[in-house]
Amino acid sequence: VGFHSRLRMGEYYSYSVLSTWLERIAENMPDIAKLIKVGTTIEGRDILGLKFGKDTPDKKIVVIDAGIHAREWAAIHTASYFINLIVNGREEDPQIQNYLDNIVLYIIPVLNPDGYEYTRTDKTNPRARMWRKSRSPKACAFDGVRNSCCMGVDLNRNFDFRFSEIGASRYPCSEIYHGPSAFSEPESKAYSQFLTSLKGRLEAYITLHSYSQLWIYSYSHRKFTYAPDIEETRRVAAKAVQELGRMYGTKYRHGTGPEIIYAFSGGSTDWAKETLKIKYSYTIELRPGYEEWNGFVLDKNQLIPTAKETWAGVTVVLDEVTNQ
Ligand code: ING
Ligand code: ZN
Repeated sequence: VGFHSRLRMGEYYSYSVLSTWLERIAENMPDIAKLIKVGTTIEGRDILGLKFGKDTPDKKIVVIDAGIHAREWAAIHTASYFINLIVNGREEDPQIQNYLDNIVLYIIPVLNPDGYEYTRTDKTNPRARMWRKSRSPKACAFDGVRNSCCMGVDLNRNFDFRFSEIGASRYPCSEIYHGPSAFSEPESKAYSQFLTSLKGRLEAYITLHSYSQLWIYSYSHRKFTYAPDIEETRRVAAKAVQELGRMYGTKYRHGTGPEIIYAFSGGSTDWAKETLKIKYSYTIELRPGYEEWNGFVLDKNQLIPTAKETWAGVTVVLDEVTNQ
């Protein structure tokens, strides 16, 4: 077991350290983990993940991702913590062993590595830490005053579900710029193709964001518009937030976007729910609560508790998939 095959949790790491870590895990533990490459970013980085569990055609698949938004570092840490838990905690934890035996679990900790690396350059540019979008080249639009040109697309507005309808912007300088067309961006396009390749066996899809302590399900583009299996979706979400809260008392709310925060379209979970007909499709907004002013910068001492309680919630979904 060489350098970088173990990472101390509770820290933030560069994408290159995380990538090397994923590669080492796959090299050292070929019977539990395989390295997967989802695609390549606009700046040429590989979007890497791990596939856990022996793949047989009868097994249900669960996909967990994070880091579609660059500044949401706690989400990236949480996905990394899940990987660490599976790799280093499986021998003591029969529940994890059970998952490895009975389902196939993909974890992609950083969907937007270009954006993530940009947020890590904040020593030279203090505003960079708050970057949300990808790093696609400048696009321009007349905003009523002038022709404004900016970099980046909000990848969680670029999916082909009710593209550009609500909670998204057609101006490239907006934080929620949806891009020129659905799946115009290499990251969202590659990821949609990856998820589509799992269609039929993909039973749960969970995307980790921060922050506001919310457990969100479909559909989020319009109030009182629900996806199939809404009763089951709600039941499992309610149970998940209850289990999550049991650990440290963290309070989460669950509901569709417009029920609990705001309406938006072009996001990955609504697209996956609708197009791939998956049963459980959740967007989770981690700590801190929405009343916090700048929750994207989460104190390091909250990273492990945040990841632990989130795992407690996520296991509710994994148990549903494993036991059905
Ligand atoms: N929130 C997500 C976003 O893409 C979201 C998900 C949107 C939830 C709208 C609810 C309503 O905006 C963050 N923080 O990125
Ligand atoms: Zn986000």
